[in-house]
Amino acid sequence: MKKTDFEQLMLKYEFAKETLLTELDILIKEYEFNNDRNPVDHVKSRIKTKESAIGKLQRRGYEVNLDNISKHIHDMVGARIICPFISDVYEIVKIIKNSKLFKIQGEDNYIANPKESGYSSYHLNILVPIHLNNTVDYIEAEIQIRTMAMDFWASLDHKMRYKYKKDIPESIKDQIHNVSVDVKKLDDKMDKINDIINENYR
Ligand code: 0O2
Repeated sequence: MKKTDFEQLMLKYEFAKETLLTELDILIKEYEFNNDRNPVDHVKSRIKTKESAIGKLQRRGYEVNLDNISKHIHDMVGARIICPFISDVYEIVKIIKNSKLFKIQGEDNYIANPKESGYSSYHLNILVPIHLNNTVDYIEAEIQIRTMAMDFWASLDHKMRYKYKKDIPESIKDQIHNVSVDVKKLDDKMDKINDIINENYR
C-alpha cells in the first residue's frame, strides 16, 4: 500500500515526540539524582491533530498544504511540563537550554509577560533531531513549562474559550483575567513558603 506524504510527515512528528520525551525524562531524572528533588509534577505531550493544524493555517491566512504545515505550524509536536513552583519552572528552562540534544530556536516568557488573556507559561521552541536510516532530520517542537496553578487556569480557560467558540463576552474575559491575577498571587505565596522550607528544614 502506498504511504501518503501526510502519513510520512506524521511519522516524523511521532519520532520527534518520542525523542523529545526520552530526552526530557533523562534530563529530569538526572536533575533529581543530583539534587534529591524532582522539580516536575508531570509531563504531557501531543501531536496536533490534522483538523487543528488546518484551522490554525486558515486563521493565519495560509493555503492548506503539507509545506505550510511544516513551515508555519511550530507546535505540531508539543510537550507540557507541569511544575509545583515557579522556581521549578525556571530550573527546568535552564536544564532544557543546556541540553546538548535540542537546538533552542526561540522562547516566550509569558510568566514575566503574561498574555492579554492572563495566560501565563514559559514557552521554548526547539528543534529535535530524529535519526532516520540515512539522514538526520530536525523537527520543530514547542515545550510549555508552567506551574500546577497556571495549568489549572489554562485548562479551564481553554474549555471556556472552546465553549464560546472564541467569541467570549468582555465581562467573562475580565473575570477570567482577574482569576489569572489570583493564580499569580497564589504561586508567589507558595514560592515564598517553599523558600522558607528550603532555608530552614533541608
Ligand atoms: P493548542 O490547542 O494548545 O495547541 P507560534 O506557535 O509561535 O506560531 P502562537 O501559536 O501564537 O505562535 O504561539 P504562542 O502564543 O506562543 O503559543 C500558542 C499556544 O500557547 C496555544 O496553542 C496554547 O496552547 C497556548 N496559549 C496561548 N495563549 C493562550 C491563552 O490565552 N489561553 C490558553 N488556555 N492557552 C493559550 P494553540 O495552537 O492555540 O492551541
